[in-house]
Amino acid sequence: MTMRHIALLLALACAPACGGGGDGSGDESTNPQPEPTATAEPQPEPTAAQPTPTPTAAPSLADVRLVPVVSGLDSPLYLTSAPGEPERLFIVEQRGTIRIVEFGSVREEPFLDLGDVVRSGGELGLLGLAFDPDYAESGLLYVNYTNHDLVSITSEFSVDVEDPSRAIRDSERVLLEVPQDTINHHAGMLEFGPGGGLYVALGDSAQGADPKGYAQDPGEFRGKILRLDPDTFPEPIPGNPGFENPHVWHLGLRNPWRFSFDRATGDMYIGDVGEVETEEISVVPAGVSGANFGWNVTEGAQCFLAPWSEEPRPMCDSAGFVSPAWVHGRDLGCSVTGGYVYRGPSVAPLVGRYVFSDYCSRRIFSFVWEDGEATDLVDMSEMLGSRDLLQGPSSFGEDLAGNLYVVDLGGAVYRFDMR
Ligand SMILES: [Ca+2]
Repeated sequence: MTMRHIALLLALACAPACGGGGDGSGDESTNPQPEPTATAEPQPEPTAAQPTPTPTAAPSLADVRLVPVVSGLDSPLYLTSAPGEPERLFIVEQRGTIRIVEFGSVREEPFLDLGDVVRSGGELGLLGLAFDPDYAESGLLYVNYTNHDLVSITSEFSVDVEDPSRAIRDSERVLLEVPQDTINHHAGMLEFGPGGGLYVALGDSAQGADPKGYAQDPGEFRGKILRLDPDTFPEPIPGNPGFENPHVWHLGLRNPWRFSFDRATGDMYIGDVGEVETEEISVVPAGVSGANFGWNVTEGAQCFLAPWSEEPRPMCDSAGFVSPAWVHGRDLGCSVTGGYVYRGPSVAPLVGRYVFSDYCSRRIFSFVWEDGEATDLVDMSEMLGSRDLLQGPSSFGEDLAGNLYVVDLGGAVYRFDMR
């Protein structure tokens, strides 16, 4: 067999699943990977002597598409669902409203309007929403927003038992108030997760470099994933790792804008927005707490060097830090948007794949987390047309059945489906 034959066979075996290439194992010198088509060279035509690959009916990633769900929203940045309400989607709009989508259209009246207390714009606004797992009984939901005093608020609201399309504006019970230093890196993601408890993401509150070292400070709220019990807070929830701040679950994060739990395994996936060079996704096995992701000692897999520094890259001790599962550099984006492991009913080729994006490049990627490594990374941007379709993928979201959606800050929501 000639080298040309080997090259052809590799090309056939690789398409399309090898798309973006790379195993994401963190070698900074080889990451990010080339574009799927950038390195493609003309291949020799198969000759009659060569076996033609048998066509297969099995659907592939190339058959996945984005289907418009709704448009005309006002800067949407999150989507979720409420236990007991399978027909509805709840969409968070940055300026402070939560909108209900049902039967394909957006209800005129917001579910909740916090526009008067939310400071919005840039990275600020109503940033997170989570429904109590027992929502069908309790009617409780949780939001995260920045107020006009530049305080990150995590608070509870109750649905109107007479009207499930409306939360009671006056029912707000503030749980957590964290003053912020700047208008950047407030994170805001909320989700109930394994072991019970509300997981809360807070960024480092810095415009750059985390100068006060919040992310590495185990006594701080900022630069963390917190875990708390809304019913008993500020009493620490049992099972937390016991840092100086007893609400801290993970630390060493810059702006963990979106995180999620794999609904099949409970593994936690965190997208942490990078500073100068590296966007990162980290994966933590279910139940593991106390992980330190390294910020601001490391950015991605290397020691952090502030952009204004005139020093050479410092030596740093990264022992004990969790290495990122996936990193990408400035040629593939500038702000990672963490997503979900697909466990939905309708897109078989995506099942078990973690789907995420980059807000700036509007690329959508997916990989499989296997044996502690991100494998089979595919840049799905071309096949999905995401760079044409989306203005800025602010978030992903799931409905109750596990269908996956991407939220475009430009005002639309799309669902992953099959051609
Ligand atoms: Ca890190």
